[in-house]
Amino acid sequence: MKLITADASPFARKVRVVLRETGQTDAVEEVQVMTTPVATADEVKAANPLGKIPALILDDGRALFDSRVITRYLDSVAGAGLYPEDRIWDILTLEAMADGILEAAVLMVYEGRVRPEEKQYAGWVEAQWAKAIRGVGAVNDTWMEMLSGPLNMCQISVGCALGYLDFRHPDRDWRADHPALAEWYVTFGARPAMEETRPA
Ligand SMILES: N[C@@H](CCC(=O)N[C@@H](CS)C(=O)NCC(=O)O)C(=O)O
Repeated sequence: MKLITADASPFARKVRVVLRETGQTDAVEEVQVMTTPVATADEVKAANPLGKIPALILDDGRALFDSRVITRYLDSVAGAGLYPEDRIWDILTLEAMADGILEAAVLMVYEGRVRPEEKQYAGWVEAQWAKAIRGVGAVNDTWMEMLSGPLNMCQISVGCALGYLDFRHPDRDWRADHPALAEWYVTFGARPAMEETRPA
């Protein structure tokens, strides 16, 4: 299998962490691409008409996307139990929360890097940040219990979301009002799979 990926992509990082946590790195070749919403790489278009990464190309040529589909597929292949049935709706909701934090944080980056300066809208950027930090607050205030116990997919998703906030929005200081989550991330972020995939 081939994973169309980029080291800076937090959605691709979720998949790369799952590959490492479930012992499947040898089964998947990671193919690095450079792609943006206004300059989609050819390999990305070929794998995903929506022009987004990650995409996982299976050995029979079919491509899977988006990240949540790929992580669930890899979990199923490995029988890793990242989506335990008895908590499935909580797992999926918290996974969606983490992905929503990421979507807002990625859009903020695109606004600054992809949109021409004279068209950038600071109010829109702040509205995206408000979404992201509300999500962080909700995890800190009501979802911490889901982050303890055996490794599951919402832990990986939240970990990758926080890692991306550190990578692209360090000045926003998500830790300031979220001590429980900050403490959890000290340990989770030190997992070998997280260290190995940390964007530089
Ligand atoms: N919901 C998608 C989001 C993927 C996504 O937005 N990836 C970004 C890179 S981090 C991308 O490919 N952006 C290019 C674009 O939006 O055209 C997923 O979970 O895979």
